[in-house]
Amino acid sequence: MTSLRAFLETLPDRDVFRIRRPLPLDYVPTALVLELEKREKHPVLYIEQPEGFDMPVVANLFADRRRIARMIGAESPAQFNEAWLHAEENPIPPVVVERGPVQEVVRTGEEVNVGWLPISRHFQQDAGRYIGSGILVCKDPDTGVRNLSYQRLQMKARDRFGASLHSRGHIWEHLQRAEVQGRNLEVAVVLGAHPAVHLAAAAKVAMEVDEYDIAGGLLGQPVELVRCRTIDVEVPANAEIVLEGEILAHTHEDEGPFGEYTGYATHRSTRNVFVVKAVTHRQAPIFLDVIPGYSNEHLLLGRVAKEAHVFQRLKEVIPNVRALNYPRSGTHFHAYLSLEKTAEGQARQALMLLFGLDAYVKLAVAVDTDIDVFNESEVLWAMATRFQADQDMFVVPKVFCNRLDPSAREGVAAKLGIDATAPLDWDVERTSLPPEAIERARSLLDEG
Ligand SMILES: Cc1cc2nc3c(=O)[nH]c(=O)nc-3n(C[C@H](O)[C@H](O)[C@H](O)COP(=O)(O)O)c2cc1C
Ligand SMILES: [Mn+2]
Repeated sequence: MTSLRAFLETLPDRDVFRIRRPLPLDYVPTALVLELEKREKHPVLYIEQPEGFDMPVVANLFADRRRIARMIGAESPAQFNEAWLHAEENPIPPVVVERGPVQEVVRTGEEVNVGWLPISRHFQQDAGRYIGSGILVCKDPDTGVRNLSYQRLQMKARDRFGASLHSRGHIWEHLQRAEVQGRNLEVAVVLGAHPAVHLAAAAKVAMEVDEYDIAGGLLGQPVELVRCRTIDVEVPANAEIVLEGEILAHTHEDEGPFGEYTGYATHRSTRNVFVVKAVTHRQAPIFLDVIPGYSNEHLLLGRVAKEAHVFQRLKEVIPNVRALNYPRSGTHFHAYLSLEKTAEGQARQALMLLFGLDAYVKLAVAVDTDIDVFNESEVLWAMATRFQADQDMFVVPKVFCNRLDPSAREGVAAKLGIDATAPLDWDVERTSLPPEAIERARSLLDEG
């Protein structure tokens, strides 16, 4: 039951936007998602007939926090953090089984042709058609520890993709080690696994940790794996599609530009090459796309695990920190935190800790607990009424940062901390309403 299709079946109809007529894959799915976001709607897109292809496309799966919570059996977004940390502390290793649906159809050698996959063109600036949802599974050539992570794949030919390992993540390290041994790096690209596997693949855990163990912890049961047919890598038995192949050692070709989560197209690329040796899939597979760029789903997928992790570290040092949000408007660069202040200066301590914990953050705002950090206009209201720029902020220049920030210079950026908490001895009173009046208003509106 731990499959993408089984999870999709649990979704209520109102959570799925089905397009039954033929739909072009060039730009239209991205446009649909971005227009829906303007209307504050985040349904799953189910494109039954992508024009020119014989396979349905599912997108926008990770665009909604409530849905993401459900992927790991949490009741609400607030409970997600708890469930996530529980899984990190209680990982469950996968089991290898003899056969699985993902190998119902196996194509190797001359039969490999990825042109059959309904891969979208997402932005006008993109160099071509890109897979953004592929989980790259590989093994450390020295230790054998497995790794799962996302790397974009630009379709180049029937068995060839361009790839960028620009995050310098574990796969990049694995490739360095393979190159030292004079070997290519074997990689399986998993397309469409249970969403918990996708969430685990997006998490940054230690290099010694197999992300499948985290996925098992999230699911409360081991992920079932099958051995690939042409490489020494294991993939989820219930996945939709798998590309088996190798990232070539010491080989570079042009790749990009690509529309990134910052909202800008970037030329940054390690210009690697992935060659496909086999394609395996279910009968009648579903193609899972992740709309890249400045989309809710790309941002949330990259962030939810980090939020849980950073929030926990903050609370370990400052237990009265109550909530943390990385707002959509700040891509990954802004963060809002609330705290139950008990001493002056605590907000600054929390802000400095946050900057230390997450190099991406360059603007952080601390507010009191009457402010909902998930409601951006409340945060701005707190700044408007509780913050004075000459006293309540600090700047730390030239700190290591994320290189995709187009305003950063040579890998460093300034950090701006804003303390928008009220002083402890404040005698200003917020306007309020009796709870009964609010209750009355709510029930009137709910009836209507
Ligand atoms: C949807 C999505 C796409 C991503 N694309 C890339 C990419 O093209 N290149 C890259 O280096 N990192 C990319 N990342 C970031 C890494 O996949 C991510 O940091 C991952 O957690 C790294 O895993 P690791 O800690 O095992 O190295 C992407 C992340 C997400 C969520
Ligand atoms: Mn890893």
